[in-house]
Parts: sequence; C-alpha cells; structure tokens
Amino acid sequence: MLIKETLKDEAVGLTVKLKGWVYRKRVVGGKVFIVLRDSSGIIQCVIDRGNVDSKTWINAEKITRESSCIVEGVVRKEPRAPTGYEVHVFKLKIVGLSDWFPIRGGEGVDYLLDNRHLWLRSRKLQAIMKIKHAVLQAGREYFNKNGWWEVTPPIITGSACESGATQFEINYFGQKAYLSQSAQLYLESLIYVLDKVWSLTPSFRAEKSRTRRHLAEYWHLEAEAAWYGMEDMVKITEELVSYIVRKVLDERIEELEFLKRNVKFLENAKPPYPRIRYDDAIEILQKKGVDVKWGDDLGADEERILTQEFDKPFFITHFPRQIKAFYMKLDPEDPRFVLGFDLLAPEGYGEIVGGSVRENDYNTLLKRISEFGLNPEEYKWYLDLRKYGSVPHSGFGLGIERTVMWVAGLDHIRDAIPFPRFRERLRP
Ligand code: NSS
Repeated sequence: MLIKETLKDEAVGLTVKLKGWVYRKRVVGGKVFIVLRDSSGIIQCVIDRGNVDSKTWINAEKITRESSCIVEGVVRKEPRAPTGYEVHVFKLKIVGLSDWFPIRGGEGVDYLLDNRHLWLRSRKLQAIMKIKHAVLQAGREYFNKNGWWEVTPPIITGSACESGATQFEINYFGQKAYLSQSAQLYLESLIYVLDKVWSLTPSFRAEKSRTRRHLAEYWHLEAEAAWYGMEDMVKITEELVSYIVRKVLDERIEELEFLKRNVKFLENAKPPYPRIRYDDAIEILQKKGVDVKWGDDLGADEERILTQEFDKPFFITHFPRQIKAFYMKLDPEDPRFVLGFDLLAPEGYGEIVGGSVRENDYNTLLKRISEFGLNPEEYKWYLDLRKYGSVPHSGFGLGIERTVMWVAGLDHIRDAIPFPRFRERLRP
C-alpha cells in the first residue's frame, strides 16, 4: 500500500502495512513519532510504548532518520499531523538502519551537489521529478496522437550539428568523434522515410561557463518534418508546449503547489503565442536602454528583459544569418536573415526551443558549410540528402530541463535533472 492511499477518510480505521523511509523522528514522553515517506507522500506514525511489544519499542527507539522500515498499524484522522492522518503503529520492522544522515537542513549548494545521491530524497526534488515525468509523457503523447514516428538517432557522431566550441570530442577507436549536440542531422535523413519524426535523446554541450540554464548533458526532444515550412513548425511548437503545460497543470498541481509555483502564467500559456522578429527584439531592447546592436546574439540577460514584455511564451524569428547555424535556410525575401525561430518562456526564463526551416538546396548548403569554416568532407552524407530527392523541411529541439525549469518555477537548471553535469563536477 502506498502512503497516499491512507490519506483519506475512507482509510480511517483500516489496518495498513506501509513500506518506506523515516523522514523525521521525534520522541515525546513514552511515544515515538515518525514521519514516514514513500514515492507517494508522507504520513505520521505513532509508536506508543504502552501499546506495542518490546521488540517494536526497541526498534522505535533505535530507528534513525532515513532508515528503511515496514510499519503496520491503524489509520486515524489527526488534524495536528502534517498530512491530516496518522498511523497508530502496532508493529515496526527496521529493514536498513541508516547511519547519521549527512543532510540535516540548511546546507549550501555545493555540499548538496556533493551529496546529490542522498539529496534526491528531498521532497523538493521528488516533486520536480514528478513534474518532469509529466513533461516527458506529454511530449510522447503529443507526437503519438498526431501521427509522428519515434526514431532512435545515434549519440556518437562524426559531424557537429551546433557550434564546434561546445563539442565533446571522444576517441572512437582511434578516430575523432563527438557526443551528439542534437539529433537533427539524423532526423533530417529519416524524414525521407517517415515524413514526420521525433526523438528524445541526451544531448551534450561542452559549455565552458557555469550559468543557471546550461548543462553539459541534457535531454533533448526534437522533431523534424518533410514539407513543413516556418509557419507549420511554429504551430507544432506552440501546440506541443501548450500540451505539456496543460498536462502538468492537470496531473501535477499538488507538486506545483508544494513548490509554491504561481500558475498564473502557466494557465495563460495557450496558443497562439506572440511572434516578433529579431529586428523588433533589438528595437525593444534598445528602447529600454540595453547596449545591443543589430547582429549581436541575444544572451540570457537580453532574453530576460524581452520576457518582461509578454505574459505567455513567445517566438523570436528571422535572425541574422551569421549568428545562427549553417543549416538554417536563408530568407528568400531577405537573405541577410534565416528562417529560424526560438521560443522563449515568460517570467525571465527565456529560450526553451530552437528551430528552423532547413536549407534544402545543395549548392547553397555547401557554401554555408564553408562559410562557417566547417569541413564539407564531414558533411558529405548530409549534403547527399539535397542530391537525392531533396524536400523542403523544418524542425526544432526543445530542452526538457529548460522546460521543467520554467514550468516548475526553478531558479536554476541543476534541479531539473537528478545528476546535473557541469564543468568541474562529475560525481556523483
Ligand atoms: O542549440 S539549440 O538551440 N538547437 C538545436 O540544437 C537544433 N539542432 C535543434 C533542432 O532543430 N532539432 O538547442 C535546442 C534547445 C534549446 O532551445 C534549449 O532549450 C536546449 O536545447 N539547450 C540546452 N539545455 C540545457 N543545457 C544546455 N547547455 C543547452 N543547450 C541547448
């Protein structure tokens, strides 16, 4: 039986057997109070010396925080208990007696990261992991319901997708290879077989600086479709994101409340999302006195300022070609720009999705590869796709942890993943 099943009036009077861990312990007179936790919740358990056999009483006195145990008792209503109900215990069995638990409350960020394998047990991280579960399920569901094929691109790659500066190089049987930054190039090959494809994979970025929104390893939800133009893909993006938000609101409201998340902006995240061009973004920033000029890339600070203008997610489109990747299609109406789009989450969060129309002309793509100083040899296979039945197409990538960070209202991306990877931190 799970704890949450005992937290209701119908359970009162029932004899239950619960398996879990000691979240808190208190001894008052002849009674031991344990707050027991499992994946579903917490409940107070009372062991009264006068009502239990000596073995259970010895166990109650001995048991420590984070010990695993099996409790048997009767459920009672108790308004003073943390979750309104408690178990009057008649039997307590210790399964794994815990050493003195090194996390007591009030520890600093680095200490908690060093003890991440234990800190995961906190109710905060538990709530976030449940929200992440809903985000992942929603992504799956959205694509499945709408006729997209799930595919499994490789993680070890021979051709970079995004900036060379953030590539993790690996030794592949004596050859240079990379950990994937994005499945995109492979998804592009797969649309020739399946029209509309998506994947969920880890992506790797050797980000040199430590920021609140960059991980070295993150989960990437990507989609790619033949025949789709800019407008089509922007639409899919807003449908997907609003579907994710809706599912989290429907299924994980308790966790959002536990995290004290103000859900006003989430409730508001229904399509259509506003669209501005890069040029408009620069103008807004300059009007607000930000020191940016046309052609600058928009960083976290600029994005945060832009988000103040919107009360829901919004798109920035049509970026200058030199600040975006080689594969983006040049705008036929003005080739200084690419047909690319970013989706920014409100409330200061900023970019959660990056997408574009892809260059589908062989010669233009070859030129762009050279323009970016990349080696056409590495991209021969990718260029082939423009030789054998080339097709207009587009796609995007959504950062799962960036999305969780926004939806759950976190101030740092590290808590959106159980074991965050940064430069200078590899264990646990
Ligand atoms: O670099 S992106 O903006 N775009 C791509 O990788 C495309 N090749 C995706 C595609 O079109 N299939 O990354 C996409 C998203 C971005 O919007 C973030 O939400 C997330 O991936 N992202 C990250 N999350 C966490 N940490 C890091 N370092 C990171 N980099 C990107």
